[in-house]
Amino acid sequence: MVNLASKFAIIGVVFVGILYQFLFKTLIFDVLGYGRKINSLKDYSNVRCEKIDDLGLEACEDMWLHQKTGFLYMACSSSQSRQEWLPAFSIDHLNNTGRLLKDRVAVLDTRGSGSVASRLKWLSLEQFSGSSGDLALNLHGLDILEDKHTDTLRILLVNHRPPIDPRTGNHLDATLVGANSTIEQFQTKAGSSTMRHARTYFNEAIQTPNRVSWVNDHSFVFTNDHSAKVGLRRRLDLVIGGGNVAFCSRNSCNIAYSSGFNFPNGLVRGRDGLIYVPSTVGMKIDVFSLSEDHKLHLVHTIKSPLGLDNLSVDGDGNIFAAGFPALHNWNKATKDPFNINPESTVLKIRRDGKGYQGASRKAHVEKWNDGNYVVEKVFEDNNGVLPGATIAIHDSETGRFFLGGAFSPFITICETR
Ligand SMILES: *[C@@H]1O[C@H](CO)[C@@H](O)[C@H](O)[C@H]1NC(C)=O
Ligand SMILES: *[C@@H]1O[C@H](CO)[C@@H](O)[C@H](O)[C@H]1NC(C)=O
Ligand SMILES: CC(=O)N[C@H]1CO[C@H](CO)[C@@H](O)[C@@H]1O
Repeated sequence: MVNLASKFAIIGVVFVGILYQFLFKTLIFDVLGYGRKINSLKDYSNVRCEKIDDLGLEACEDMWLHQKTGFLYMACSSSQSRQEWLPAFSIDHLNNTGRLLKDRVAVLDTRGSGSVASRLKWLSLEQFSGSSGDLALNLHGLDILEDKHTDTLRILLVNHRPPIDPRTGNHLDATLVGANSTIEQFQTKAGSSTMRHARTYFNEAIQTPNRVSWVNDHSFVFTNDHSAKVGLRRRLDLVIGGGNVAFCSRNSCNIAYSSGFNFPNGLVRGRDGLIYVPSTVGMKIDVFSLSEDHKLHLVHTIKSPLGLDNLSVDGDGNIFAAGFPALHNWNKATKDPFNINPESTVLKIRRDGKGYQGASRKAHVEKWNDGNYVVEKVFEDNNGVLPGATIAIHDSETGRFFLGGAFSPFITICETR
């Protein structure tokens, strides 16, 4: 008996040791970023950035650029509201009476002339009543598809509705049941100042949606960033992983892939037709092909030097990612976004056929090459000029970058030429 107990004790010690080596060490130094050296924007002589902090462009968590016209679509909220209501984080913000009902989609004509204010529009909603008549959206991820034959843009928006008792119409306690998240489709035209509601996707597979990505004109994939809306299993996600990618077509949704994720979030469909899924805590991007049966097949995993977030594709087919070099500060900023400006990194991910070259760290050039893909640091900020970015969009025509942060009270525009 004693013998058996001591055997268990030894196994226990070894297990904790292994856990430290592989899990906590990664968690503390790599994922949370304690002790990482972070460059300043001053180190990048070609990059000039400007904060836009006086136009109400707050908490713009996700963005999409219309390559043809340069119209930038942004899913914005208010930094104050996000502190009460944003069901998407491990630090759950589930106070539905604290919502300010101000979430809106902004459109900026990025290639026009004149002041930024004169080029900004807020889309008003048509034919949308919100949740129990509140006329409100609760924004998070967005993706837009250009119709091939007309100038219609189809907007998909993740909408974290507050849960409502269908019989009484009263709000339910979201800390107990979670948000009633749906995905909304709206339609607009480039340059228009309205968007018309086309339909709501409400389905059992839509649990904790984060980012959506169209795959063709009637179907899309999206990430569920956690394995449950609330509860213990959700809290364990950080340690044992969880979440999935799901697929929806006109009339049905299904889970398309569900193993090996740890906080999968800002997925994107590459120019190559493959689906790129970043796992923030997993520090990787899984690359998938989508098959006819609406399932994903893993074709590659790109290791990331940082916890990554929402990806975007530019006009040349390069993928850009907003990274968190110091996630521990970013977490603090979610509670105090007006005073804490967390560090941001912009990374570029491209295909490369030149074979494995490993990591190189010369001065401010940092590059990681796994033989298939190169991950490259484009620029980085430790001085509060970038918005604790959750999205980085690159306009390959002008060289400009547009950065938004889920909690940040401003967006940032950077010139690189
Ligand atoms: C929820 O938000 C309301 C309105 O801002 C506030 O009065 C209330 O204290 C908040 N509740 C919690 C539990 O934080
Ligand atoms: C969730 O939203 C759907 C779509 O609007 C609605 O039919 C359903 O009653 C809502 N459920 C809850 C619990 O709020
Ligand atoms: C669509 C979107 O904005 N997704 C994620 C971007 O970054 C934050 C931080 O990880 C995620 O929580 C968002 O959900």
